[in-house]
Amino acid sequence: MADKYSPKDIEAKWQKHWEEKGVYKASEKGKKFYVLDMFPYPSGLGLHVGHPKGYIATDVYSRHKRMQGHEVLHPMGWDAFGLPAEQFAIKNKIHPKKAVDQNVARYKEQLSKIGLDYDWEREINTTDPEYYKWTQWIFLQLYKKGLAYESYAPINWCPSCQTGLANEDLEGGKCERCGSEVEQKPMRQWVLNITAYADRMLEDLDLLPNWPEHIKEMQRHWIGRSEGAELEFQIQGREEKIAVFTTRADTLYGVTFLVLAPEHPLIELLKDEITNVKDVASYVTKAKNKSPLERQESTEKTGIRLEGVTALNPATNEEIPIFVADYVLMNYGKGAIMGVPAHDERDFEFARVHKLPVTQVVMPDVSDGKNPPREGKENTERKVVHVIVKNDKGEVLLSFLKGDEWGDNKPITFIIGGIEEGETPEEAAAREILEETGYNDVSFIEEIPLEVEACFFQAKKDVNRRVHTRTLVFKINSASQTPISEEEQTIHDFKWVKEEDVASLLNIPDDAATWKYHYEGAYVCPVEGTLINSGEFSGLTSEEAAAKIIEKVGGKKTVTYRLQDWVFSRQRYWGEPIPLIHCETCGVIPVNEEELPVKLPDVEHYEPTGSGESPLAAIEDWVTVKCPECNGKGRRETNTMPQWAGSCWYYLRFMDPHNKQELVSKDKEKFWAPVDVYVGGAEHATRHLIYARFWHKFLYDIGVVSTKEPFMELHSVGLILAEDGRKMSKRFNNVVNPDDVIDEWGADAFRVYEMFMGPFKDTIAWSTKSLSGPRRFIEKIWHLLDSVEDVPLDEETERLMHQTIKKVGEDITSFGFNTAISSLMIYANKLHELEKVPKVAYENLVLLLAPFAPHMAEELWEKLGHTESLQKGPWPTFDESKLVADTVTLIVQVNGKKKGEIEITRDATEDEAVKKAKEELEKHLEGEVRRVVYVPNRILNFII
Ligand code: ANZ
Ligand code: ZN
Repeated sequence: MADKYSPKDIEAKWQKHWEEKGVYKASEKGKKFYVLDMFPYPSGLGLHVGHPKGYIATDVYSRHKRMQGHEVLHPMGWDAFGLPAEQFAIKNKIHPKKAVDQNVARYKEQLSKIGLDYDWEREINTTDPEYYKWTQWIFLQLYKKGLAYESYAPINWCPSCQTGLANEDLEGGKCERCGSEVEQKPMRQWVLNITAYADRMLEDLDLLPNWPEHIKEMQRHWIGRSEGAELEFQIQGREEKIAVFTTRADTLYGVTFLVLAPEHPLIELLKDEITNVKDVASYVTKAKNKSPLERQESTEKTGIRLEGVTALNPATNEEIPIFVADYVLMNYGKGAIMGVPAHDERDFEFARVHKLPVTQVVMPDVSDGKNPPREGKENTERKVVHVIVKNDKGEVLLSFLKGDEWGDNKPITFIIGGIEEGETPEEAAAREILEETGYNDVSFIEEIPLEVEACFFQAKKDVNRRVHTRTLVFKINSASQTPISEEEQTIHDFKWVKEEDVASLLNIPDDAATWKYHYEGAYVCPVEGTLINSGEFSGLTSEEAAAKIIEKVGGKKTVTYRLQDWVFSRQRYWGEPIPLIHCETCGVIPVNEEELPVKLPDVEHYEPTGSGESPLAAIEDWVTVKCPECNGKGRRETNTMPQWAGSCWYYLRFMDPHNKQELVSKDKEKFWAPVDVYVGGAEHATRHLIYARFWHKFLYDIGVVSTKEPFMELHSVGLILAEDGRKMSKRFNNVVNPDDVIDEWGADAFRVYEMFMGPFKDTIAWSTKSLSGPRRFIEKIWHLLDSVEDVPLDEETERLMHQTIKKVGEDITSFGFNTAISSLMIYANKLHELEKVPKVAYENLVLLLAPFAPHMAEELWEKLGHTESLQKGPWPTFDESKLVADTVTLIVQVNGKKKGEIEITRDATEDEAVKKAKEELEKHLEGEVRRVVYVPNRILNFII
């Protein structure tokens, strides 16, 4: 007999029991499974109900695995270094170490109440010297392999957080923490050569089929690999050359200007020759104060010409102007570009503002695929003119083709004709106008500087055509017309159409493209194609031409990344000290590995100095050391590591958290690696998940780990918003504390609610009153115990039982927790309808419920007479043959017309079928049945 359901008692009882029995302790034997949460930064505010969603999911997942007989590693720890912790401490006038300890204690207490199955013996804390000893050790290995270097380049500086930042610490060009506009500040810093691993990080994304595609795509974009070439432009009359990075070497003949980034060193070097040096200097100053993002995304293309200097196009020797403009960034490619306004949108904008020529050198194929070339037809090529004929009423003459061969797709075009041998495009155009329209008083206005290609099937001539189109604009001077031939009259009608209506009528792609260029002044030519206006390279495809042009001008193929090397030093107190020593005679010397950890000095004042120096610099007796090489006077490096350092490798430490000799022992790493399932916020896609993959690959190279990738399967957890639909935040006063929810409803109901809210990865608003549903659901299961008896299973219940076992297991595995719970609800309802609940059906319900509501399940399991905890199973198994019903749906017809359906046992006899049909579909079967046609399992037809 079940007593009243009292979660408080049950939950405390089982939490204590599990802890005493150490049921979550993982050891290196059996079939391993490693489930990991992105470990939290323990903030001073404690957990709100949004935080545990991911933890409950991994808890459900790992309990399921454990019940299936896996040896499960599911650890938890604290990512406690970094700015938030330091700022919290400064604000509350408490030492960060103390603050972290307090916050951790609070977090642990909150997590424990939820009944999470963490192996707390493996708890780690990134601020523990025993932990960061190994973070420092990894840094030293990076340093020794030349992957950590000192740099003085300008970096992002947050004036409010008073520290340098990596690009990953920015959001929309602003400090991700405090929202301040960052400055570019030149300062000494340590940088990790993450770009050396860029290619491998890209390639190995293919080893991760169980990562969400969009996260992989974000990583690809963040890494931003770009294949191109470095080309050099001689500065007229000087030794120096300007090197540019371009992905479109095929467009070299279309370069009409060069642009240097404002920070480009050549500007300083050329200052004696630049005649407007003052104006240039003032532009440069202004540009340097803008954020990189602002510079890239601004639509207004500002810039200034360097008067008095020019460069030479290496292909043509043509003289071209040089500009400085802030849309060119110093830290991408070579910090200088070749401007090709016909083929690059930003250059097009720039050319428009600065009135620079636009020269098309690549002809795009504008075919729209509506009438593609056909296989087996002759391929022909033709040069054609399209003529835009205008009058002085703002109208354009369009040709409407009439022929039946066009079907429903009759072309509406400008006037079109072939260019004959020996004709100029202009002559061809005038001739076509006369032949087709009769207008004989016309004049040439201009050619549209956009030549295009199109490939299609020419029905009338039964050949495939590739046309090279030039488009000319003419106007009629008078309405004077010569009569046109009868044959021409059958081909098309001509109509004058208002200019604003032309775009909507034209229905062939070449005219659409050129008209857009002509009428809207729109930039239309970013794609590769066939070269024109490019000397010996005209006629080649972009790809062929690029290779040949690079060779001709002595350029070289290169790869550039959007990813930048990782700015790895922070001018703050609360981080891992960088274990290096600066010696006056020996330079930079690593601390001896035996002397790690380099502990943070325990001091009272750790506020930032604001000078760009870490507060550690002021602690003389910490800073002053002997040089490990020469024993002379040395000073410790005073910068600390960024917040992301500790989380780069913590998943490894969980495998072997107390090892004093190594970061992780080879055996334990071999046993546990890689992490099988990893769960956390999508916001880490391009931060933690990039950094950790980088360190992992490095550790692989130096033999510390045996797998190429750290995390095999990844799930991002959707946010839980507050009831008001906003982010849960102290600022909005809308935070819900899990402690209160658990007090009122119990941890099991809380867990079921969070998993039932909706698809795991969706963002969903919290609703406290909705907890009553999950609570009723589990309470119903609780009381079902009273109806349990040793009775046999009926077929229908048995089938649903097997279906539910299958569905719940599959759904947990694919993170479909909400649908797993719905199927449990259906199953529980079914049992509820029975007068006597068969024990086996109920026991399976309890087992399936166990990952979600472990306290209640454990209690019920005990009440059912089991003496062993259900934590290690058994997870129920299903019988494939019992999943489907042994019935079929039979269509019942009268005189061949469907009247209904009946459910009947498979391969039923005709008599059985007729009997059932008569019972269920009586009213359709009035009248005398003359004959019955029966197709077993399909149709029963009464002929009446
Ligand atoms: C000429 C050209 C012609 C370009 C053309 C593009 C299209 P992704 O693909 O993002 O790597 N670029 C090079 N360095 C730059 C810098 N420091 N700041 C701003 N822009 C820079 O882009 C490569 C292209 O971005 C390069 O190829 C260059 O413009 C520009 F039809 O060169 B291109
Ligand atoms: Zn900041």
